Amino acid sequence: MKPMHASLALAVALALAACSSSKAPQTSAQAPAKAAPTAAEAHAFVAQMNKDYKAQSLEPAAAEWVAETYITGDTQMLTAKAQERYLKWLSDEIGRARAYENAAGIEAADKRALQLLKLQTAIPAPRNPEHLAELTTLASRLTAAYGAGKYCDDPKDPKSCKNLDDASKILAEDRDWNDDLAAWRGWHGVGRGMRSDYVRFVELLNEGAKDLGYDNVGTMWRAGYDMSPADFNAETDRLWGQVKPLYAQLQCYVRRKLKDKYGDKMPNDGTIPAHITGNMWAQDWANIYGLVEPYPGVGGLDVDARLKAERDAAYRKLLAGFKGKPTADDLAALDRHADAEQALAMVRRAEDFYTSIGFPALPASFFEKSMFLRPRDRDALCHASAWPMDFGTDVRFKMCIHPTAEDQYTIYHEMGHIYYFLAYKDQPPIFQGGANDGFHEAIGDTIRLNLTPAYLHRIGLSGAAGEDPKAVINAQMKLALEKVAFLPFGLLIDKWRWGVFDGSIKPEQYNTAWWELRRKYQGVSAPVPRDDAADFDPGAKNHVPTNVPYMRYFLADILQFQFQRALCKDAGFDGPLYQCSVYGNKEAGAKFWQMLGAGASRPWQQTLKTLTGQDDMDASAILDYFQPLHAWLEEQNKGVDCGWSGEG
Ligand code: X8Z
Ligand code: ZN
Repeated sequence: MKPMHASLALAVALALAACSSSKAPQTSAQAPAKAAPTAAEAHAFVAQMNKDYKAQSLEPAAAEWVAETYITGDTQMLTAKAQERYLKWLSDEIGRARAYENAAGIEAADKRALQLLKLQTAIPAPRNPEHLAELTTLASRLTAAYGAGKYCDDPKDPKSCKNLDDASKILAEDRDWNDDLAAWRGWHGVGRGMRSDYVRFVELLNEGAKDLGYDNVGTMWRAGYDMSPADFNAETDRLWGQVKPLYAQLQCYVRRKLKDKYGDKMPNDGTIPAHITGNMWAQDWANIYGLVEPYPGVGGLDVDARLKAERDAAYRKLLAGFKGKPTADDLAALDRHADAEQALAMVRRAEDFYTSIGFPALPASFFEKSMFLRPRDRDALCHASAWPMDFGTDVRFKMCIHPTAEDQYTIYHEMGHIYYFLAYKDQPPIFQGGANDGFHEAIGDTIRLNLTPAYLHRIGLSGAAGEDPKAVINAQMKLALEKVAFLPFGLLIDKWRWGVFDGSIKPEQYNTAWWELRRKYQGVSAPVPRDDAADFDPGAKNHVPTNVPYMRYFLADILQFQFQRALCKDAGFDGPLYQCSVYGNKEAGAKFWQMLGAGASRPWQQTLKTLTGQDDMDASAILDYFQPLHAWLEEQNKGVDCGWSGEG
């Protein structure tokens, strides 16, 4: 089914609103030459399809869960086989469904269900059985290569080897140019080994997409937005045009602060070297807040320090309760126990927000079956994900939680997925998806926007918020380093993939084109020259080897502010949007739950309208939200030659 956000991304992968466009893809599969089916026959077909879809999805979901939480050659083989069977069933079912699409008088819901069926995977199956088997093998191998990825500072010393958590911690906490460079370079080496597999993977994906009647797999990915793929493309550019001026101001200011710190090491073309942004992909810059803080020390939003203190307190308490003199093994066990307690506390903290607005408590099985910590005895894909295992209440997290603000916010994000699954679980299986995939990504992030300085203070995660306008600018800066910095990154990953899929970016240009887009949209550059014949830097980002479409996160970054504006209105809040928290507000919660409950059963435009009164995605809410910071940045950057314009 849909191991949502899972690698093979069965699912919600394309979370899909059906293409309401009349240009439904054509296939070469012929409809049987018999009398056109009636609406009643189409209805019966859809009912059976829903049952079969659910039954067919259980095994690949379970196989993928095990493959990602316990990476071995065996689990890779098992998940590849389960995917192969599922994708074969899916493409056969799509073929059978074609006969019913144009049944006279077909009910709108049935027509939508038939259209959605075509979008239930990000991996379209080639009809050639050998190619299908090769495709699913490559998919599981690429996922495993990323999940098990490591690099060694000294190839002869296994103790010097680091995984993504280790490298990310260096980038997050260490501001030394060379230390960060070593971590960035080391992890990007992991992409190299994927290059040839990815080239073949793309060929096979395109073969599958063509067999389903699409030009290429990028067109298929863009078919899930209740508009034509070309219109969707234009829509993403329109939204980027709305937010680009805000991003450009932030980029210019942050770059200047980095120049103050790193001096002549900085390139002089106006870009920011990727490795000094506090994040492996330069997609979230919150970790370098200390370097760019507008008014040093004002407002003090130190969530990281408080979470670490909580974790240390848990450890000390366990140690105090230990009877006798602990051995080294005992201490290691206590350490692990403290990590587990802290991770659980962070999950419960997020659940508390959702229940405060009237959402149900999470099922006990969620806590029993989820993975909250990196396993010590095996490789696992730690990238956070949320899983709907059975179209019912078996919902899970897979995450390697650390006591950091970033992970705490990611927990709120993942929980948004979990509550979406639970809210739409009574929909027919084929409608169990986001209104579009951007909605799915935006739910938890909307809740995260409610963690205002005042709320964080109230739950003990930060000092007093204060009314000082300087504290407002500081808080806005911190959030902008997450939300505004992310915008061009969210956009460019699939700009790159769409080009790879339509052939305008050829294999020998994969890496160069990647950095051209990074420079153009983000104003970010590679810190050291890349070897474009060998390096494959896109492979160092989870969603490329795991084949999860990415434009959803760009949409979510915009939608979450629209959602928040609507929830705050429902809650009767009339101050500036950045001060609103709907914690405890059952009316706002009920309206949100109602939206989630609709799942993918109707075009997303209708669902959006019900919540917000608007039927298009619109960046005015994120712009309103950051208005104070935007004005402040313009003032700071006045007369400054930023060096990077994003036009190149
Ligand atoms: O992949 C995720 C989530 C799982 S859906 C943790 N995100 C993107 C990323 O990490 O690249 C959330 C923000 C963007
Ligand atoms: Zn997500």
